Amino acid sequence: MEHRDKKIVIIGAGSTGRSLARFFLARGAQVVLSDRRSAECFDDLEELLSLGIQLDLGGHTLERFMAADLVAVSPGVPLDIPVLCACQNNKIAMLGEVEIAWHELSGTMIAITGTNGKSTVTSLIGEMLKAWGQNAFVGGNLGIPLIDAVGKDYDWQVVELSSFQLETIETFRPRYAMLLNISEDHLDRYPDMTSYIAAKVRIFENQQEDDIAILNRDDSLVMQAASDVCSRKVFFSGQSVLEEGMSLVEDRIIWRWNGQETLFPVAELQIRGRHNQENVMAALIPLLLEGCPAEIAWGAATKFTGLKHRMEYLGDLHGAGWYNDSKGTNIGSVVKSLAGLDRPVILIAGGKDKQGDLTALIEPIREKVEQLILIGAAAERMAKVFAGLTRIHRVDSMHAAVGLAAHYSCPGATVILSPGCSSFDMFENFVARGEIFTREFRALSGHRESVNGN
Ligand code: UMA
Ligand code: ADP
Repeated sequence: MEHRDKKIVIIGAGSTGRSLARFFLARGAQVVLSDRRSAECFDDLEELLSLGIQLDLGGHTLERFMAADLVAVSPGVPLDIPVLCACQNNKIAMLGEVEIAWHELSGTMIAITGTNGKSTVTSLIGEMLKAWGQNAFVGGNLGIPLIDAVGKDYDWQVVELSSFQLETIETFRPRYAMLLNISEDHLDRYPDMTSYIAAKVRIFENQQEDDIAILNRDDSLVMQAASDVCSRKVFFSGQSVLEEGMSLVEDRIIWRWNGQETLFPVAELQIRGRHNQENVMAALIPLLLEGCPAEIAWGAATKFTGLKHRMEYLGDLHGAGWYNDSKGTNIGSVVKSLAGLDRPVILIAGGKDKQGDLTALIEPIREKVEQLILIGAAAERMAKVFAGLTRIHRVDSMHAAVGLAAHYSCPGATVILSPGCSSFDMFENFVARGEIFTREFRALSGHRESVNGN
């Protein structure tokens, strides 16, 4: 695509918007960066202006958008806000960052979506490719926008994609497209589950018959959503033994392909939980299909100790083990995290309410949670739904939540921050929330380790 002298309006001045701005500036475009937040919220305005970026802050000025040759949309900006509806009505071209990047990239694209496990699988594939000596970009929703991969000559792009990012693709066609699982999420953005699933399944929409779709055989929503996919389907299953594909049988992962069978002992993995075994199974598939020696891919999987903010063990306090699961941002992920724990659990939950169905948590809370400490905007609804199941406390800061959890900590207990909600009501993002939780824990427990980012 030719961008020289084109008027580009970028909506959203977060990490995606800034990367897009650099990309378009480098190609000689006139760039406007528009954000609903006002100038006081930004501490690098001088720098942005010095680069030649024009700013449209404190709202989105319609005239700027109407004059654009292209509106580039950040994933966190819903397409139904008035200014973007006006663009649609006036036939102003709109593209998302993933689509814009796609036109500029060569190399093999491995795209990963699903409600949970995306970051873990994306990182696992990245580690496996690295162990195999490959030059790979690893990012997307995981943290580094895909547009940052442009111009770097990567042989592979491993990209985590959210439903938000998939809403704005047009021709994006990954060689490998993965749908890990589907459960309720983001119902604050989508009117219903059907719309959420429709966005997810777009990952397959431009694939051709010689591309590969990697699918969770055990997930009926995945199987239903992907029934019309035209690319070659390769399945993984933790429940049935597949004639072809990746299965989990007792303590072994079995890969069956082209009449050959390869076995991997799960006891060698350091990441815990059945869901993580499934993540490893999914991650192995593109590597093995691409001819990576099994021992190299598996070796990388066995060295992987997991990502920060996902069931991250912080240490003990008063005999209780403390875990940071700040990335547990939907109900399905909290259910999985609680499944791996024994009673008594002290659970810190709540945050920005995504309006999901909370009932899947009723039994796990009744069974395992002794104290439920609620924070954030969702606290009121959660307190109503979980009333009578356990002791419920409502607090207004992470500091108070950690103090209360420490008060109830006792030998054999587990304290876990697994919010089941996004963080945007109280924190910048899930990383900031996890870091503040970790810092509060360290302040109480006397640990001095530094707290790093994601
Ligand atoms: N904004 C507006 N107008 C609006 C809405 C938002 O101007 O109507 C502005 C906000 O004021 C803010 C900016 O948009 O300044 C933020 O843009 P963004 O929400 O697209 O965030 P980025 O910083 O660009 O980060 C995005 C992803 N965020 C979201 O999808 C919400 C990051 O995923 C991703 O790592 C990054 O791009 C790089 O690809 C985070 C996330 O929470 C981790 N993702 C969701 C999730 O995993 O559940 C989908
Ligand atoms: P995502 O990037 O999709 O949010 P992560 O890999 O960051 O997923 O994991 C977030 C949380 O989701 C984890 O803490 C865990 O509780 C849960 N989780 C991870 N993998 C799976 C899976 N395969 N199935 C269900 N839940 C999972």
